[in-house]
Amino acid sequence: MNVKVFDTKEVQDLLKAATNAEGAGGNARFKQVLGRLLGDLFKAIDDLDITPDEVWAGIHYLNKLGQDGEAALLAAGLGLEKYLDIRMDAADKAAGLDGGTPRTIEGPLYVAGAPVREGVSKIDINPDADAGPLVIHGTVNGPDGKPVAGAVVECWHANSKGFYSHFDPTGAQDDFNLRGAVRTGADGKYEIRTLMPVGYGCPPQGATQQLLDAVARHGNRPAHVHFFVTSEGHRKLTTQFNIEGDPLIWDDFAYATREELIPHVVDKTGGAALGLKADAYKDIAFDFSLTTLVQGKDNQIVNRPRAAATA
Ligand code: MBD
Ligand code: FE
Repeated sequence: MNVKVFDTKEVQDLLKAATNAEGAGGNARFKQVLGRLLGDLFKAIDDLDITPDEVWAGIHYLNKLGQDGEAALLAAGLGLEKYLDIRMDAADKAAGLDGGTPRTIEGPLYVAGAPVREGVSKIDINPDADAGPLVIHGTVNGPDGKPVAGAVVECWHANSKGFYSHFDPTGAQDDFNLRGAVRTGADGKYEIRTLMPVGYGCPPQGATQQLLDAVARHGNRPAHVHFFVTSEGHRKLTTQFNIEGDPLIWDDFAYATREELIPHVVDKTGGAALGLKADAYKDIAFDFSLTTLVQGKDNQIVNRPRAAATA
């Protein structure tokens, strides 16, 4: 069907009508964005001669994506979430803002409401026979390199099966297992006592993995730990680090890996005295460096729907 109809008056009028582009009311910004995206879709159908069968396969896919609750997972897998980071990095650079721990994507598995402890928090609640103890600690520093008191380091990560509490299909974890937050004291220090995570894999029967299969990609992440770091007078930092040595570090399906976010993992003993499940444990030292507000504002706050629970 080698026809071109996109530039006809009929189609352009149809696009304007569908988004009420020239009518009053509605949300002007939404109309602008919807008109552009719908127009780009119409144009792609014309340019690539996308068939009705292909269009209906796509529509059906959107239904499955929603049924599976995986739209945010797909956004990570398609690099859309990474793209937003690239744009925020570029905006910072253009504004002359540099320094600070690099941001990387939040991902879809955060749960608000984790308990906040002072200085140290042990966040493994449920036993996990296959996971050894891990201590994560460091200092939250300000742009001047000095420790920040009263900063909150919030952390979440997977268990030894790569499953996150609250989203675990096996139901094996309490809501805030492997999730917690620590407030720094005058020395700016935080410490999280937990268990070693394993990398996440997309649900094998889900819509995201279905799409990845169709382009011959895997849906796995290296083992990693997520952080939000917040403090009055600084911008909120959203980041993660990877567990050194994971073979997928440079093959993350969500593109979150950054050179500066692969701290060394050190073998230590003395875990028994810290209340860990074994005396031998892994230790990761990781300092955070926060950036200043821009004209008194945090210009990198991202509002998105997030799960929440009560601890
Ligand atoms: C994760 O754990 C994650 O961090 C991302 C970005 C996507 C899926 C699972
Ligand atoms: Fe994750």
